Amino acid sequence: MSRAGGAVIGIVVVAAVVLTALLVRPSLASGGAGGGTPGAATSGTTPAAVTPTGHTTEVTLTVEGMAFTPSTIEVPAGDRLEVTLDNTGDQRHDLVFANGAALDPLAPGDSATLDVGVIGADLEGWCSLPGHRQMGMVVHVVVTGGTEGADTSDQPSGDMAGMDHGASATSGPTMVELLDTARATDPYPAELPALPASDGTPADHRYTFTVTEQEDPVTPGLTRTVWTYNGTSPGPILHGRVGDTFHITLVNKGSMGHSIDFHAGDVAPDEPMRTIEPGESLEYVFTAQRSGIWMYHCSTMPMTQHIANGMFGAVVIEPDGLEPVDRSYVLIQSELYLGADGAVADAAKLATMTPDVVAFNGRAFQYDAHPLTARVGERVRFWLLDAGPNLGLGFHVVGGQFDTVWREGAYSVFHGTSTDGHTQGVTGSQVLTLGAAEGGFVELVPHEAGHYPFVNHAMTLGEKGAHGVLVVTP
Ligand SMILES: [Cu+2]
Repeated sequence: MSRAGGAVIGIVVVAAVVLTALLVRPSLASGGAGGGTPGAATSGTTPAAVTPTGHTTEVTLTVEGMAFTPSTIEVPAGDRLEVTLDNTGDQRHDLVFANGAALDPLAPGDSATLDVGVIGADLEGWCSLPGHRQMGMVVHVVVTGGTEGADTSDQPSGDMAGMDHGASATSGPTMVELLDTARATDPYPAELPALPASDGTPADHRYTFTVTEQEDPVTPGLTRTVWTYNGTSPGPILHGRVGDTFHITLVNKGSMGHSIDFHAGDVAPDEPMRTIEPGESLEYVFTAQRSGIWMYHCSTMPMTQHIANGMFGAVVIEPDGLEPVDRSYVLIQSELYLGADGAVADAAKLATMTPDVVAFNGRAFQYDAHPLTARVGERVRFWLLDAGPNLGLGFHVVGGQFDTVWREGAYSVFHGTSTDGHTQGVTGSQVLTLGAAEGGFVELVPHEAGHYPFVNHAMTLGEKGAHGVLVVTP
């Protein structure tokens, strides 16, 4: 129950934590698009075909993390709109509208009112400080009554209609949108499944991996098609010892050919890794000869598509004598290349290796919405795998230092001692860097209670979702 309690506490504070941790440094520049005349109301262009009502709609916006609340303002056609911005956030924000109305940046705790002018058509506003709009600081003014909609009636109703609400496949989802979906969905369990009890002889592990294809939410307004092993992406995390044998029955209930490739095995690929058609199955048996956190993935061409659509997972084979720790978590990084709503990965984005979203265990920011937990003084081990398909992981825990790092078969530091035979005294590590398909683990012992964000320190990838929080309680 203490862990559940910690998670609840974490959820309460998580918005502040994630946003604080993710933000670019507050801009010291007060210029930019928001630096116009304070309170200037209009661009001088009178909205066409709207008769002023003589009435004023007054709305107060507050700041929650990196979002305006409310994010949508309804205004009767012809009303004048007055917006009061209460900066309840923890850094400076401004507010500009597409019609030119603009407020200068406000310090935290400050408040100001802006005359946005007479509203005749839908209008977007945003914070113009660097990166803030892209992170979700947008407010939509929606006209009610009157003849709104006339300004969009000349657009074709097909293709891109409806794609201008912030989550378009071209601009990528915002952090706020991704976090909304992370909060609304159950997190992938990050705890390493327990080892089966051992009688000292190698164990047999038997699994059925059933391939399915389904839709999965990315944001409240966008889903993608995922291809999975047993319904989740990543697929099941397997855990065993050197010498254990794994018997996998692969069943293809998808709509196209799929396969599986276990890096943890050492076998001729011809038969076990072959692609099977829908309705077929195959047996894949391997004995784990070497320790590591090994990737598995679909190896049907094009592998970029099959991996990016979710067909990957990890097999953790413990080094002999690995010491037990208080917490063992598994984080698998992967990239999402978003297409249209409901579509599979976008081939052009894959070709240029430009993902929209980067995730730990399949969903961006899910461990911000549902933090991982530990207690002060506990030893926490993060098993890490970079499933890619393309980009790297520089795993860092904000506020923490790793006293133990193991990567692809070797320790570089063990309990604060370098393994090189030359470095004297206590040392440690700040990051574990992994390329595509590489794996390892890090350990740290947090000495103070608090909120420790864990990130891909390639910050663009971290801000695209490879980010979470470890909540440490006394
Ligand atoms: Cu596949």
